[in-house]
Amino acid sequence: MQLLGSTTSPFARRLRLYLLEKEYEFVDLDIFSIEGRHTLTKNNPVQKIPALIDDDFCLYDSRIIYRYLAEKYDETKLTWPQENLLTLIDAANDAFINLLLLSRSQLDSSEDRLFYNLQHERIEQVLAALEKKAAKGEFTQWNYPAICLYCLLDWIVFRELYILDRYTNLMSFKSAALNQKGIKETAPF
Ligand SMILES: N[C@@H](CCC(=O)N[C@@H](CS)C(=O)NCC(=O)O)C(=O)O
Repeated sequence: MQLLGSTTSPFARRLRLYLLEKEYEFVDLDIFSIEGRHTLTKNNPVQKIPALIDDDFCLYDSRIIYRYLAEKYDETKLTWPQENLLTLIDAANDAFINLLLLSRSQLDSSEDRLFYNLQHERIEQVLAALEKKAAKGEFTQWNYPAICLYCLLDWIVFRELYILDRYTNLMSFKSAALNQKGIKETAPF
């Protein structure tokens, strides 16, 4: 089994943490280089990481990969409230990736434009919702949604995309998670 990803991708990191004690190969790609793009496109026409190759079959999208792995390893399915947590985390992650790609395209996302405003608004709404959920103790167990939240928060800090300080429950969650297995080994660089 091979996981196509990169050392910086928060979507790949969640699966690297989930797969920590499983047998698999991590393929570190630079998806914007000619070679990395070729390997990626050959396996995943969506051209995003992560992708999981198991025998001749390639799965696209971290959410689907997680479902596939959870079934393969006979683990209990995520509950509907946990699925909702993933939707919140993914929505913030996608919006931050959009902002990063805009900045790499030399576009100023602080301008008053519909697409930019939607990303900023979504980020505010979702971070506030996640902060409330963290305050209610919904991330106290180190399970898959908690792994995904940690990867998002750590990546936001790594990319210097947002000051998270006012989200005190999210920051406490992040500090507490530092002791979890694999956090240091999978840190973005
Ligand atoms: N919904 C996808 C999102 C994956 C994603 O956005 N990956 C980023 C890297 S972290 C990517 O490949 N971006 C390239 C692009 O948008 O062209 C998932 O959960 O796997």
